[in-house]
Amino acid sequence: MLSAPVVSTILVGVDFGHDHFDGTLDELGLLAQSAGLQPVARITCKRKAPDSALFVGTGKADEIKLLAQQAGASEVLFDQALSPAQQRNLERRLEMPVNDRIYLILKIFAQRARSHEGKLQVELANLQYVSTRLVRRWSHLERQSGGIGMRGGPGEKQIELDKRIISDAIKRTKERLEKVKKQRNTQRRQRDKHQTFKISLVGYTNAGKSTLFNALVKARAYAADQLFATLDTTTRQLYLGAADGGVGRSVSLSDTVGFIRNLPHDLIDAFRATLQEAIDADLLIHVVDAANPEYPEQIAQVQEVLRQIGADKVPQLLVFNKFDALEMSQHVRHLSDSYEVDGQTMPRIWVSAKTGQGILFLREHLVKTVQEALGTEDNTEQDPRFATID
Ligand SMILES: Nc1nc2c(ncn2[C@@H]2O[C@H](COP(=O)(O)OP(=O)(O)OP(=O)(O)O)[C@@H](O)[C@H]2O)c(=O)[nH]1
Ligand SMILES: [Mg+2]
Repeated sequence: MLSAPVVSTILVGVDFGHDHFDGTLDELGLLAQSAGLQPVARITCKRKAPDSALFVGTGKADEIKLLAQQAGASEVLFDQALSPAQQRNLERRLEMPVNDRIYLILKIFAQRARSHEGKLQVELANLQYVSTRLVRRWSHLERQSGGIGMRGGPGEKQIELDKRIISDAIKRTKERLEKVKKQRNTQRRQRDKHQTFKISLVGYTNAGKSTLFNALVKARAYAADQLFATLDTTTRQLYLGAADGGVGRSVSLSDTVGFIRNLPHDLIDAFRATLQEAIDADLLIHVVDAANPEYPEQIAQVQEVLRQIGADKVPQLLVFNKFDALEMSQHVRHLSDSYEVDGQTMPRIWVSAKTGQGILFLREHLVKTVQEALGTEDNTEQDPRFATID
């Protein structure tokens, strides 16, 4: 079987002076690769404000076109969100498809979704994205057919038809999601009946959540050097045995979808049900890729998403992962210390989910945290949330 030809793409970043501007475009490059595209050139520029028609100036647009031709790129990707009009104008000027970061994220989610619920959530986010782009995409048809002041040309009819089809589809998808959500709630209520102490792994995409999940519960969640390897929430029992300083108890541990800066709002909304696990947790293990120099920014982005989904009040344990990949100079003296996030001091544990370093220590810490949270340090057996494994 012939595999599809790889699409070469050129990456564009525009610096408007915001502190989260990524001058390296590394993350956009990773996103492109995760979506199956091949970045072949990068270009950045500075502007005070986006040009309303083209996002960049005409000179820069022509420069991008030239660079794309030289590098053999057949598609352009912007790190910033483009308005539908800017996207359309750029496509005309550059004579090739132009997309943005939000489109990429949606594309990756669409490729990865496996569960029924995940697929429905991505479908809804896609439909919502498309519905906002519809009107202007068709506006040239409108002009061609009707002329100024005239209504009812084929372009407009087409828009009306498409709008109706899409809004019907959005309604149907929402109803189907609602049904799945009810089933999920029933499952959760059943779990709650057993009153298990709930822990959720959250963190920036690629931080190592699934690898840590596997190291802790010896399950086999999909871990890969891709952004958004995980889309569905997986929950397993985590046994905290006598070896961890506990008395043979189990808690529930959930692996969740990764966060990323400027996560499209439609996606956050669509994934709210999946992220419900995080909202309902008794403890969040916030996994951080300590080997990534961007980690402070990534921590801030995760906190932002947690705020948006209403999970910012859940106690957090920071786990600084990829200890094995740190430079010697970055090595710490103690695997357990604290770290300040938004003026709040949080406990921190250093681990390597890959080599297993610090995992035992993390388990011990979890036993302590769980016991303290339940206020039953001396006798955990009395609290039903610390259920015994039979
Ligand atoms: N060197 C090193 N690499 C690690 C460690 N933990 C995870 N990785 C690697 O980091 C990459 C991402 O790991 P995942 O566990 O898939 O990360 P994730 O946070 O679940 O990512 P998403 O599901 O995409 O959000 C993989 O290539 C892992 O092998 C670690 O302790 N050290
Ligand atoms: Mg994962």
